[in-house]
Amino acid sequence: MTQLSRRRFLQIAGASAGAVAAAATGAGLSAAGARATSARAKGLRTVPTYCDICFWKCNAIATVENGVLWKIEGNPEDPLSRGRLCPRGTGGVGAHQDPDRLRTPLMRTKLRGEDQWTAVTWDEALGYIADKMQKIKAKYGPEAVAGFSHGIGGTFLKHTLKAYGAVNLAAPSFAQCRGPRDVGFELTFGEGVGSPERTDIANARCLVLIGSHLGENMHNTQVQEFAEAVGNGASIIVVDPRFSIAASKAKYYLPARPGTDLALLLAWMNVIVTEGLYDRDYVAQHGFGFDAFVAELAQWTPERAFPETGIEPEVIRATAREMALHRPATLVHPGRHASWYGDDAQRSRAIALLNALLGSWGRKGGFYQPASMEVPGYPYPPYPKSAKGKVDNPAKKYPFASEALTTGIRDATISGKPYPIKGWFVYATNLLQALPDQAATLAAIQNLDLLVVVDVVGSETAGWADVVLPESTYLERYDDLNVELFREPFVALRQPVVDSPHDQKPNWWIARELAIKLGLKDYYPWKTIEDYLDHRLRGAGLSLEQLQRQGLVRGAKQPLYYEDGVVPQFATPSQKIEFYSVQLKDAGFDPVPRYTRPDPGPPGSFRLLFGRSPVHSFSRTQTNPVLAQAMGENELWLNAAVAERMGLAGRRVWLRNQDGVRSDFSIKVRATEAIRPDCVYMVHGFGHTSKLLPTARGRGANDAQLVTRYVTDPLMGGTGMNVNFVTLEQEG
Ligand SMILES: Nc1nc2c(c(=O)[nH]1)N[C@H]1C(S)=C(S)[C@@H](COP(=O)(O)OP(=O)(O)OC[C@H]3O[C@@H](n4cnc5c(=O)[nH]c(N)nc54)[C@H](O)[C@@H]3O)O[C@H]1N2
Ligand SMILES: Nc1nc2c(c(=O)[nH]1)N[C@H]1C(S)=C(S)[C@@H](COP(=O)(O)OP(=O)(O)OC[C@H]3O[C@@H](n4cnc5c(=O)[nH]c(N)nc54)[C@H](O)[C@@H]3O)O[C@H]1N2
Ligand code: SF4
Ligand SMILES: [Mo]
Repeated sequence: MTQLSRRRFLQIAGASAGAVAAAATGAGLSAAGARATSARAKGLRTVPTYCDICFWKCNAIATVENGVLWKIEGNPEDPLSRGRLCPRGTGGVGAHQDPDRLRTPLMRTKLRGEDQWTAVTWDEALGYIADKMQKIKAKYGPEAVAGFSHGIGGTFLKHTLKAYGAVNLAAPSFAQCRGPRDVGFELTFGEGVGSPERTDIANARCLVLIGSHLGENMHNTQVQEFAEAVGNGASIIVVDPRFSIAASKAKYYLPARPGTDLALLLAWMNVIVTEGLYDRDYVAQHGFGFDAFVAELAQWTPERAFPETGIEPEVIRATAREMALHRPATLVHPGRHASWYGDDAQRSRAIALLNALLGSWGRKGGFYQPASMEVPGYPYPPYPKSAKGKVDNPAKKYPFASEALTTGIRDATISGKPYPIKGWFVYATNLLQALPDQAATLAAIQNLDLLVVVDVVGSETAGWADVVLPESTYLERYDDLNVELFREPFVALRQPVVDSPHDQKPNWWIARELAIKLGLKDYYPWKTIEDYLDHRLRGAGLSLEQLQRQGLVRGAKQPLYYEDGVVPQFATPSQKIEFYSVQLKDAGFDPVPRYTRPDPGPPGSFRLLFGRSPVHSFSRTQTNPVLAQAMGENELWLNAAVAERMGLAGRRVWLRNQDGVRSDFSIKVRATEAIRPDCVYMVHGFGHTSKLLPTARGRGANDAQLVTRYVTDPLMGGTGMNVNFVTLEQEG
């Protein structure tokens, strides 16, 4: 495997990445660093674990000196990180040292949202929660308690909730993130792309990135493979209204008008089909409904797409030919955060179809076949059955929703239909930052008899809770095993590296204690988490002791591509790749994706776009001292000519959206040629408003506050959030 130089990785990762590496082992932790200058220093110990600064779950090795966390590095045995963490993972030491951490369970003493708290014991907090849950169960049934969680840490709490009888459990990673993409691919190939995505970026000869801003989006393996592909001379094509880091590596950069990607995708497919450039054998062997698909495409000449996208017909032709030239090693990246405009499952389906034309699904340099280890689950008693069903998608309003909808649970909590929801258990998700329309989230919260938030810091959502439970960070706890579907199978352990500094507890302990208070002890046959983990591992012929030592165990390599012997299988109704979808047609949707022009927004306003910083994760790292040092607030990207005309370059502005909502805090204008004049861009997650986050509050502006509108995807309930517009008001 080609090893990537550190220089090249940092180059792709952007300038601020270097600062993190320096801060995490140098300035940010100079005291600890100075004390541990040599590996022979007394009391030095290394502990393998896996990262939780994002959900890529890279395997890491932490170094601890005399009980003090010094540094975290990639585990060289890890196929995900290949021994190198991203800047956020390196900065994970700051999660342990975060000054804004919750220290003890809190209960509110005044009205919700008034930030009046009293510290209580765990016994009091869990006793109160259990009592409230029993009252809700008696009055409304157990289905009236819903759970929101994000990430592997939610496993045990979900187990307790299911044992109690809860059925409404959702994560923002579906409706607010990758759901539309997964559904678009499921409708086409019968399978989603998974997480980690099954993208063979390293071997791609041509890589097409539509929005996916790799290098700012720091999902580790993808960024390393991207750097490798660039190093190997792959052709990079980037479509983005903003000149992203990925765009700076591109042979073709297409600054398409936001929201017009589907027109571009249709025109690309038109060129590839009319010029006979597609993979005929692959399409003939695996495709269903190709002729009907071709008939729909006929109108989508590059000339027709030009006025929509602003991309010259000749550029559309040249890029289509470039993709065809390198097929099947042309990967049109499926993206991840796909909930943009409300027609996202169809746009994602068009991306799937373009890949199908290029024959890249199942092929080297396209999409590989992932594999996982067989590690049996723990044998628990069956959960109680509910006669009521779930509330998030009543009468299958969104027929192709393949996971639960957070926003559907929220709607039901507001309306009380199809039945009332009276309790929310919120674990490791900041619903006020993650869901569109904060007013709706607050309206739902006002209908609750119980809101419990389990977090490491006092998030905006925690500010509205009845009970806030402080969790140990990932560096201080065990979690469930990571058994990933990936390029090669492996199983990995998260284990404590250091102790929790205050009265924080791990999720498994919280879940188990709560279950006991609820009279559900039978659902916890294990006494300690070590028993649980060892039991599971022994089912796979491994042991906890082995994982504690190594961090991970790799399984046998499996064939990755059709050419290696993977048997093509498509779990669609036709058992083929569906160029034309009868199931979509039968449900009243377009069997071949159809483009609709996006709303241009009020005159004089800018479309609000947002994305990632290489050194932060969502709204969860702004209080991390190491990462805050690398980037302390976000900036507003504004086209340089526009900024000059408005006299705003370098000034601070407030943003006001189409519904009159003004950002609580101002943001500094970054005047740049690197963005179209019709939109502005900022990194998501800043501009915290919670009073429980003193070090992050008021730093930069908060995009979530301005996302008052969204368009729901009619196929699967995803919330397209790139449909808000702002005007700028100079501060002072
Ligand atoms: N450092 C870091 N990395 C992360 C995360 C993190 O928090 N921090 N989060 C992870 C998660 S969960 C996700 S989902 C991913 C998200 O990362 P991606 O899936 O890469 O997210 P996108 O929404 O595609 O990224 C926004 C990009 O899309 C562009 N864009 C906006 N509108 C349009 C449009 O209409 N058309 C086109 N073509 N482009 C547009 C923006 O300018 C921006 O460059 O990142 C992951 N990686
Ligand atoms: N406006 C807007 N909305 C978005 C996005 C956007 O870019 N802009 N991105 C969307 C995407 S792609 C996604 S995936 C979602 C992400 O949505 P979320 O997963 O909800 O992301 P965060 O807002 O970072 O909230 C994570 C919460 O978990 C807490 N936390 C961190 N570590 C731990 C831990 O170890 N234990 C516990 N108990 N809590 C912990 C953090 O403090 C934080 O409050 O948001 C979506 N919503
Ligand atoms: S990509 Fe970075 S933050 Fe995410 S798990 Fe890997 S090292 Fe941690
Ligand atoms: Mo996401």
